[in-house]
Amino acid sequence: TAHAATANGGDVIANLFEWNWKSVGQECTTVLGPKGYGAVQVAPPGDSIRLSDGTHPWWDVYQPVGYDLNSRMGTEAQFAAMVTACHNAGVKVYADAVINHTAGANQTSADSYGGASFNPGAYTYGSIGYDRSSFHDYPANCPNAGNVINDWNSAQQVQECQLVSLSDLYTEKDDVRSKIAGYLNKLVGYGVDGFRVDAAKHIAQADMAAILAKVGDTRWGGRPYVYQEVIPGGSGQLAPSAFEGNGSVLEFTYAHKLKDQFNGSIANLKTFGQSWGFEPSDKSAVMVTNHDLERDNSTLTYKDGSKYTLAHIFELAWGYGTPQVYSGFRFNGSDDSPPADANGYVGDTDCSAGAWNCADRTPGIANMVGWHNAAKGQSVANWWDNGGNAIAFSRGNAAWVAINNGASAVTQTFTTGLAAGTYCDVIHGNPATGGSCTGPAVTVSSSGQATVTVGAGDSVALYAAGAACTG
Ligand code: LAG
Ligand code: CA
Repeated sequence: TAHAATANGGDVIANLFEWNWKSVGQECTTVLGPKGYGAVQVAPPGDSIRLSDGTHPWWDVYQPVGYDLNSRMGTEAQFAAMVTACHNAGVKVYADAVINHTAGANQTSADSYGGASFNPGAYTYGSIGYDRSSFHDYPANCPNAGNVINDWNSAQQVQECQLVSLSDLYTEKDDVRSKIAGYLNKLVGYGVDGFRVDAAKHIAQADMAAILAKVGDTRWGGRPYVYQEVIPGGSGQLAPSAFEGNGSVLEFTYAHKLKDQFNGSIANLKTFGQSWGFEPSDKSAVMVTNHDLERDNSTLTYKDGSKYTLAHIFELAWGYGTPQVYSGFRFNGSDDSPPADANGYVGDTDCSAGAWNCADRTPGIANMVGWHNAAKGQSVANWWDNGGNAIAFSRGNAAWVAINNGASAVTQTFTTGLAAGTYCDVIHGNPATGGSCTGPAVTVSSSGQATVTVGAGDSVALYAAGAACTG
């Protein structure tokens, strides 16, 4: 199938958590490409266990049972069509790669979404070719009976025991490495451009390096973009920084501290960066939240309303790391299924029905992707804050934003860094090239100043490239 010749060059990742392939493809075509997103992160595309109790929790896809691509999200053909649709929209595709483990050894179901044959209790996965010798075990590898992790500061235990009873692959073995790489190469063959590596902390760095060395270049050239899930807290070999050699690292500390400021005083964000304990910007995959964090209350979530939107606006404006925008399904219990049919196959995303929260489409967030792209390479300048919950800054002379996380409107004459002219406020309307704004316009004087009112829990954002308008 035909793919576009090049990616659009953006770096913002839309994390469309557990959207089915048909809906991801449509989102690439109608929203992500047009708004300038550089990539989409999709759910684990391999076959996974299907529990026998009919509950279909979201987390069954984190229990791989086969490396064919028939899954809860669709068929292999639908996966391939999704990648092509995204590529044709200029959007790269990053897959969630669950390669540390297979299904739980404590599971009894032998059913899957794609029809793989396996027996979790016996550690046999016929469709892949894994048997008991493909997995770590007590006492040869894991020192604890039951293969449990007792000491989270022990690299041996974290990497060779079982994370929540999930059968832990013997990634020191070349045969296991080749099978994992075969799966990743299959994805690359369909056009996948990168991987969110699930449970990367639980895979020894040397094993990950050896697996990646067996994976080919992407269709658009160059190495796959790798960003690893390493939950902070460990030191030495288990510290996030110890994983930089294999790629970028998901920035949990960023997400936690961002919540703290939005629930405190966002004026503190003036110094938000590596000095706060983050990985270097070029190794940081930053986020407001993800599927685990929105369930453990450690980050802002869609349930936080305007703070959630404003946090995404800040993340896109600030320019630290590679930013993600998170769009998942609304939930009550932390084991809920995404909206699905009786057999657990995920239904089409409906952003209007209330079952899904499509932050990637939220007008202010979606238009801030273009703002982010226009600000590329420009430093933060013209910082202003009121000592509390209102801030403003520019990125050089390319773009300017004000964010009001407070309870009342703020009216202020700001130094914007922008050239004199009339600019569309892209939070409340679309950018217009040469035409009229679809929302409010802001006039910047010859001294670069603008008098602006920023509503409570709201934002105003202007940028030069593509947004200047006749008002
Ligand atoms: C991850 N990153 O390292 C994912 O972001 C996280 O969502 C995954 O856990 C985890 N690692 C394994 O890929 C999720 C759920 C767990 C769930 C697990 C496997 O948060 O609750 O465990 O996926 O489906 C479930 C049960 C456990 C059970 C286990 C194995 O909750 O009680 O022991 O399955 O049967
Ligand atoms: Ca492991």
